[in-house]
Amino acid sequence: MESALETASQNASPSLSRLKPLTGIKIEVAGQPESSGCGTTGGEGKASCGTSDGPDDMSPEVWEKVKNHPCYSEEAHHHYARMHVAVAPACNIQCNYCNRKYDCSNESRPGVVSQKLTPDQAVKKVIAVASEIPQMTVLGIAGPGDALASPQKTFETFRQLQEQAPDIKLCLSTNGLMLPDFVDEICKYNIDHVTITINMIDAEVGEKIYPWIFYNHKRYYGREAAQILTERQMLGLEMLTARGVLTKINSVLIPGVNDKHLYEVNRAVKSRGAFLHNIMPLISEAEHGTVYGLTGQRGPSAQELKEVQDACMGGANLMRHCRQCRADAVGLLGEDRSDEFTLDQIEQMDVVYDLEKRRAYQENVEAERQAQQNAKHTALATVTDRAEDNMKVLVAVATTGGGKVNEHFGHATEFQIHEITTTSTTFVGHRRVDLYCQGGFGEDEQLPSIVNAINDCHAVLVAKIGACPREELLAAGIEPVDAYAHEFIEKAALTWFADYRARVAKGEIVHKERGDAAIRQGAFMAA
Ligand code: CLF
Ligand code: SF4
Repeated sequence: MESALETASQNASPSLSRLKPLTGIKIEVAGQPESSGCGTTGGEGKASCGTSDGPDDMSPEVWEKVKNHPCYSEEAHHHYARMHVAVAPACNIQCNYCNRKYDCSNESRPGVVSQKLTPDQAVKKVIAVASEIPQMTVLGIAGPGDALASPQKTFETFRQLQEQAPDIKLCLSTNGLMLPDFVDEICKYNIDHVTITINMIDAEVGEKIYPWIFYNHKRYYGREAAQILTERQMLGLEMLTARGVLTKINSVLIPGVNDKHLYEVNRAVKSRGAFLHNIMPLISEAEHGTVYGLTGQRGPSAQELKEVQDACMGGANLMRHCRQCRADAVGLLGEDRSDEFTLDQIEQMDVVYDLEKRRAYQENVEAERQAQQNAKHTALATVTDRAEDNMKVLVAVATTGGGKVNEHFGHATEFQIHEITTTSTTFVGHRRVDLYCQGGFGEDEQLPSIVNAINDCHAVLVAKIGACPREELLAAGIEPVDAYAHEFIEKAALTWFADYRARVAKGEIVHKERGDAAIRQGAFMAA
C-alpha cells in the first residue's frame, strides 16, 4: 500500500477533455419549459446547480454519477443521504479559518470534535449506517484534517469499501496540495467525486489565507506557500478532469480578502473542467480559536454571499445547498444522525449489508421522486399569472421535504430561500435558524435571531404559525403566509407573489426593498 501510494502517478495528462457544465434550477411558470438542474449542456447564467429534474440534459454517464449524490444534485439532496468518516486527522497546510482542535472547515462546521476512526472502524461504521439508512448513497472522507495528508488511512478505507459496499459512491475532499500525486489512486478505487477547496488563484490573495504549507519535506511560508498551493490545485483539477472524475470546488468567502477575487476563481476552475462551484460563508466565531476568529475577521452577510454567487453566474455552476457539514456527519444534508452511530452503538448492532434490500428501497425512492416531480409540474401548470415586470423578491419557506410548504414555523431549524419573479422561482440557499418552538412553547427570545436570518425576505411560507410570531414578523415587515400549506413550494410562492403584486397595484400595501440578513452560525438544532 505504502509503495503504491508513494509512486502515485505524476503522469496523467493534464490536457482538458472537459465535461459539459451543468444547468441550474430555475423553475419557469406554466407554458415555459422547466429548466432542469444539473444538465451538461448549459449553465450559462443559471443560478444554481448541484441539481437536476431529470437525465434529459446530460450524458448518461454523468447522470449516473450525480443522480443520487446529495451534494452534486440539489434535487437529490431531498431524497438521498451522505455520511463522512473521520479517518484523516492530519493536515499539510494551515488555513487562517481552521483550528486543528476542530473539524476541517473546508467541508465541515467547526466547533465539534470528531470521533476519529481507523479504516477498519470506519468501514464497520459505513456498513452499519448503510444497513440502517438505505438511502445513504455516498461516503465521503472530508477530514477532520486533509484526506490526502493521511493517504494510507484514506485509501485503505476506500479500498475496503469498494469491496464490501460496491453500490456506495465514494467521495473525497482535499485542499489539493497532494492531489496530483494521488490521481491514479483516486481512479483505482473509483472515487468519482472529488472536492478541492480553492480560495484563490493569486498568491497575493493566498498569503492572507494560508500562513504556511508543508510540502516535499519542507515548510513554505507566505506568498511562496500560496503559489505552490495554487499551482498544485490547478494541476490536480486538470488531471482529474482529464480522467473523467467529477470535481466540485469549495471556496470560503472571506470578506475583504477574496470576495472580489472569487469571480476569477470561478472562471479559472470552469476553464479547467470543474463541475460545480460551492461558495461558502466564512465561519469565524472567536471561540473557535482560529486566526480569523481571534483577529475579528468577519464572515459575510446573507446578501454579501448572494451577491458573490450571483456575480459568478455564467461561469462554473453554483452549488447553493451546502450545509457545511461535519467531518463525521451522517444523514440527509441538514440533519445529523451521527449520534446514533457511535462505535459503542455499532458494536451492539446486528449489521447485515443487504444489497438487494438497499436497491429495492432506492427504487421506491426513485418512484416517489418521480411522482413528486410530475405532481409539481402539474401544479405549476395551474399558475396563470405571468405578468411581465421587474419586481423580484425573496421568500423564506419552511419545509420538511417533498418539495412542499409543510413545516410549522415553530419547528423549522432552517428555511429555504427562493427568489421569485413573475415568471420564475430560483432556489438561492438555506438559512439556519434557532428553533422557535421548544418544549411545546414558542420561545420569544429566539424570534429576533430568526427575523435576522430571513430579514431580506418579503414573506415566510409556512404550514402553520402562531399568533405571537405572526405579529412580530409582520412588525418586522415579513409577511407570514400559511394559506398554501402542503402545496408545492414553487406554486405556493408564485401564487403568493401574484397576490402580493395585486395588493400593491390596488394600493393596499406598499412594496419596499428589504434589508440584509445574517448568516447564523452554530444555531440551536435540537427539538
Ligand atoms: Fe461529503 Fe463533500 Fe462528498 Fe458531499 S459534503 S465529501 S461532496 S459527500 Fe456536501 Fe457537506 Fe457541503 Fe461538503 S453539504 S460540506 S458540499
Ligand atoms: Fe484546517 Fe482543512 Fe485548512 Fe487543513 S485544509 S488547515 S484541516 S481547514
